[in-house]
Amino acid sequence: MALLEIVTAPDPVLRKKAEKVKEYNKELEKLVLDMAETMYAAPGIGLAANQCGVLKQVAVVDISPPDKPKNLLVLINPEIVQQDEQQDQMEEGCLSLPEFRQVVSRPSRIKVCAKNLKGETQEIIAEGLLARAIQHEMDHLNGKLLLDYASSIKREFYLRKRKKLLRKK
Ligand code: K1U
Ligand code: ZN
Repeated sequence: MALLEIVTAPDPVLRKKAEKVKEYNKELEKLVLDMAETMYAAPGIGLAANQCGVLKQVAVVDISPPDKPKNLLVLINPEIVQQDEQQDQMEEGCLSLPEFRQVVSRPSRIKVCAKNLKGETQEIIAEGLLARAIQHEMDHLNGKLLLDYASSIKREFYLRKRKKLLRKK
C-alpha cells in the first residue's frame, strides 16, 4: 500500500466529473487500498478518487472513531436512489480545502446503490454522519466542492488566499 498525495484547490482535477468504473481488477483494488490508507493517515472520514488525481467514480468512507475497529465502506459508481425530505445542517471540512469550513444542509437519510470491489451491487441506507460523508464524497465525484455551498464573497476570498499561498511556495 502507498500514501497518495491529496490534491488541493484550485487544482482543476477537483472540478472534473469522474468516469464510471467498468473493470474490476487488481489496479482498482490497489487504488482503493491506497485511498483508504491515505484517508486514515490524513486523518479523514472519507476520500474521493478525484482528490488523488484519479478521475474514476471511487470513494472510501469510514466514520468510526479512532479507538473503535475500522469499518471501511468502498463506494464504486455510487448513486443516490432515495433521500429524505428532511435536511440536517452541519459544518464540514474538506481535505482538498485546507482551513476552509462551511455549514451545509443535506438530506438526513439516503439510500445509495454502489458496487463493491468485486463489482457486486450493494445497497446502503445511511443517516447522520455516514449519510453526510457519503454525500460529500459523491459531490467530489461530480466535481462539486464545499466552496460551492459558500457565498461568492467567501469562495473568492478563499481562492485568492490559496493562489497567493501557492505562488509563495
Ligand atoms: O472528502 C474529504 O475531503 C474528506 C472530508 C470528508 C467529510 C468531512 C466532513 C463532513 C463530511 C465529509 C474529511 O474527512 S475532513 C476531516 C474530518 O472531517 C475529520 C477528521 C478526523 C476526524 C473526524 C473528522
Ligand atoms: Zn472533501
